[in-house]
Amino acid sequence: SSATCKSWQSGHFLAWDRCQMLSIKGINTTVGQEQQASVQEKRVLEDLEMPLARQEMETLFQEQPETGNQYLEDTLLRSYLKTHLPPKVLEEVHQDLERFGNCLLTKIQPLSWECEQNPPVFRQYDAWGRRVDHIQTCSAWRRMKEISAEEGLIAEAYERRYSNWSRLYQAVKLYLFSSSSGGFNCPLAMTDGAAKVIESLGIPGSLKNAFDHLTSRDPEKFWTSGQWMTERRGGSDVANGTETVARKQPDGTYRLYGFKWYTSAADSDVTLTLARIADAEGQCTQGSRGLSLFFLRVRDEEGKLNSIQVQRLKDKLGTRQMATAELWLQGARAELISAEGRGVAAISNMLNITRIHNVIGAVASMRRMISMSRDYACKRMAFGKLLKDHPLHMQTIAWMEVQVRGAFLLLMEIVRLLGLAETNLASEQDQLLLRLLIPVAKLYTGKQASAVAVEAMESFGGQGYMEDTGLPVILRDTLVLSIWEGTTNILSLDVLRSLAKSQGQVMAAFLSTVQKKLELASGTEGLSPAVQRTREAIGSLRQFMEAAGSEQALTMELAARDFSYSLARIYTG
Ligand code: UCC
Repeated sequence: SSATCKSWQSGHFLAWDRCQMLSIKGINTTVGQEQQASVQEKRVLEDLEMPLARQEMETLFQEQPETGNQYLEDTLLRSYLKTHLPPKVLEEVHQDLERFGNCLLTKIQPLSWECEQNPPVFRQYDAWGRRVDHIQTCSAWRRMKEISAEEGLIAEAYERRYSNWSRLYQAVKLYLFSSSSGGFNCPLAMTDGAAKVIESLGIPGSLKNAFDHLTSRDPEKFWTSGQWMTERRGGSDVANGTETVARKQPDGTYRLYGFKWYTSAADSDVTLTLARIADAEGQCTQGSRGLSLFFLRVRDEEGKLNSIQVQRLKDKLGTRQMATAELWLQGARAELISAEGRGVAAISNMLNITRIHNVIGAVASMRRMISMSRDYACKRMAFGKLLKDHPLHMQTIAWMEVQVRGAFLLLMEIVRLLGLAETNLASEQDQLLLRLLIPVAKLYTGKQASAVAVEAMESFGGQGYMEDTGLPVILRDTLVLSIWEGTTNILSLDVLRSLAKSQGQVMAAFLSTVQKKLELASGTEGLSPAVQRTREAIGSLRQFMEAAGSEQALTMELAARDFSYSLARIYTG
């Protein structure tokens, strides 16, 4: 091997020789071999010191892509806020976001990497054979929870300091936090959803304490929530897949028995879940009408599980920072919080919020990947010039940039409407539009984010594929966005549900809003090709709807995905 090393003297072969050196040092060598080994080792070490070899290694090193203060660098976000927020609100929000942007860079991003490096560990038994079912999370993950409270990442939306703009402001903070959160955006989504459900129930006395915890800014007091919907028969067909049974207790509470197959952020403090109430004979109503919504504490004051056993943690492709568990409910004490049999309708308030969080996650992932790709293009030389000076490369980045800008504006539109709805300022048209746009945006941006993340990864060449660049982590975590919280097809069917339930009113609201926006845009000459394209798209959509009106339901179902994509593209346009 030393002969090879001498004649080639290349970094590549040196690396190979280093491996040889390690194996020479291994325990399987005989005495004679040891002598020979020390001579060889000496030669290898000499070779390693050769400047030429070093130089050749060094040409492999690239400058690392970096992002600065994400808020300050996001010109679209800043211009959106400037255009829409009242000046007084803008002033306060701007200061906070600039500070938060710095905090993300200096404190939160390193924690995020720590979360990735130290995924949760499940310990089922203690040393003495006692069942403990302990999910051990890392200190960085626990710090994320404190930061979420301190920054008011949930509280902001419920305090309504800025009236209808509070929701948008919260969404912007979550958007900045999302890709540095080490997966903590997931429990935040469900916490927000749980707070929303409780608020929509009028914050009943029995849930006041929970609501205060979920919306607290005090890290000592802040609780996170889970959303246990998926059982072993699946997560989409909740109406037929839910087997969990609720038995009423003499004190009016219930005990739940069942198996929750996919519970995200299983270290949460509380959860909302669905179950079927058993009657005196132990019989349950099947289907959607048999489902009711329950609230439960996962552990008691001493940290003991509420008659719950953890079967195992899931071995997932991504979101590995977050503990997703299989849980046996063995009489978990719970409180019924919906009307009996109205569980799905009640939990859809939560779903609509977690789906918006999904959109936030999608836009944030795209923005992060593109920001790094852009920075890299200003540093990386290939074929004698920087990547940014290669038109084809820049065309690809521009395509990604257009995707993220459109998705961002769609997200802002949704949280603007949600803010209006939550402060009783939304018109009927706004509410209809919001109902339609949530599934449309969730299904579209989930897919978009996956495509953009893959494209952005490619823009780094082989480096994008390297684990320790952190880029594959973002990709893995992005891929779940089209799966959880309703897959693309399930959400396309939800779009149809919103049409059917409103007897077409959601579409009327959509078309008239788009029409108004187009009229405004027609006043700007530079926008006329875009206005023209959008008008044509609306024409095709109308034609399709007229033709589909006389067709069977199957036609509409088969078209649901394309139809939803068209709505997303038109509105985004
Ligand atoms: O839990 C999961 C993982 C948690 C991790 C979350 C982290 C997110 C982090 C993001 C940050 C990056 S995954 C669980 C995933 N599963 C789902 O999302 C469920 C998917 N399946 C569906 O959405 C289905 O379409 C179902 C469950 C809604 C279908 O149920 P039904 O019972 O067959 O549906 P129905 O009968 O059509 O609807 C029952 C009622 C109706 O109201 P009424 O009775 O008044 O007519 C519907 O209008 O519920 C109403 N409803 C809705 N209302 C149904 N969906 C909605 C909705 N989206 N908005 C308003």
